[in-house]
Amino acid sequence: MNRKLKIGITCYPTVGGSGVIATELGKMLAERGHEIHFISSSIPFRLNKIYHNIFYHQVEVNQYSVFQYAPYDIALASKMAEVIKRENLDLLHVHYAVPHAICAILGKQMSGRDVKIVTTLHGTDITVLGYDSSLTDAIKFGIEQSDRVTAVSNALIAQTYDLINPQKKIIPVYNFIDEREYVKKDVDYLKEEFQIAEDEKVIIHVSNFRGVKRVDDVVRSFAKIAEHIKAKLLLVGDGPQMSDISKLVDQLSLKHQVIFLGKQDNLAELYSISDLMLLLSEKESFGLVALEAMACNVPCIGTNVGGIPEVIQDGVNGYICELGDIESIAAVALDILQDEKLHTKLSLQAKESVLTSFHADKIVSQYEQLYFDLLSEA
Ligand code: GMT
Repeated sequence: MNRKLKIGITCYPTVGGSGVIATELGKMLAERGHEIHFISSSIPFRLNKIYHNIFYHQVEVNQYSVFQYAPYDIALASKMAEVIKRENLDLLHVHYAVPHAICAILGKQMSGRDVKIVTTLHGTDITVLGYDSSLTDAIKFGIEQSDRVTAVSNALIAQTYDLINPQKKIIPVYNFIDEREYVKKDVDYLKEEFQIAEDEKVIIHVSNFRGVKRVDDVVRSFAKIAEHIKAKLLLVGDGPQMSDISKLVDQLSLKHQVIFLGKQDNLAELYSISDLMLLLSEKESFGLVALEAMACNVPCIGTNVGGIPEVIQDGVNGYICELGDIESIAAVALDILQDEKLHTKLSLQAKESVLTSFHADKIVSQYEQLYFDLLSEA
């Protein structure tokens, strides 16, 4: 019988798909009896209840006047070494090659223990940092020195070999969501509260409003859709593009049709009042928000970019359009929103895909098996 493991997890703990996946994975591994030690700069935001077998170790970085920059990476490596030794960890599972894999390698050396290192690539570490020549060698080192490396889509694996060319096998392990939380909920009263009329369709977009998310394309597509049907756009999240987006909404005279919600926690409720999600990014290794929406029976239109087509299957559980092709995006959205039969078919198929290809139990078992295989190697 497989034994219970002691696992250290490091991620960026604030809002973001990689932090969400790392935290949900930790919670689900704890439910399977493993002992989990989160090592990060602040408590992961989804760690919102007490588990007897989940522990949190805060990385504290002191600012000294001699340093121009606070030495976070060194502080993290030291904390990892301390936790490896004190808690007798079997392995560290870090999310992001830079800096986390490199900190794990250093932390392991400092501890003098034979702890194993598993690194998961989430995207930005490769698709953005991979273009920064000052970091490519560091990313390559982090990948090659990890005992196992996974990536959240096949597209991300291909891109990693293209940009970084590591001499290391990278294993695809898709993202997942907690199906107990992401279900369609009976919250129609919310529509009334948001002053959304019965005959209005609701389109949703959720992101961190960085340039790569192309929120302007979402607004422009919505403007075209709203020329033909009564509709509202829910914009959820916040980030660097927010003020440009709010100006664009004013320019297009959409102020009364676009609802800015800022950062939100109860996304299942917002998906539950939505008819369609738009994810029109120019870079996206997976697109966790699409999976969340699909679990709540919301079909998605996504761009033909990165891992999005591995989540949204064109014509099966949603539609794929070319990046920036506003005309086609609006036309496809109108087809879905005006054809009830098509909408129902896509909604059911979206849910089905989540339950078959991305089921949490299945994905968590893949990680668990990977840990056992690694630890059973001599
Ligand atoms: O998309 C972001 O800007 C956040 C980033 C993160 O670090 O959380 O998301 C990346 O990881 C997510 C979880 O694996 C993926 O679902 C996102 O597609 C990926 N983002 C990009 O590739 C741009």
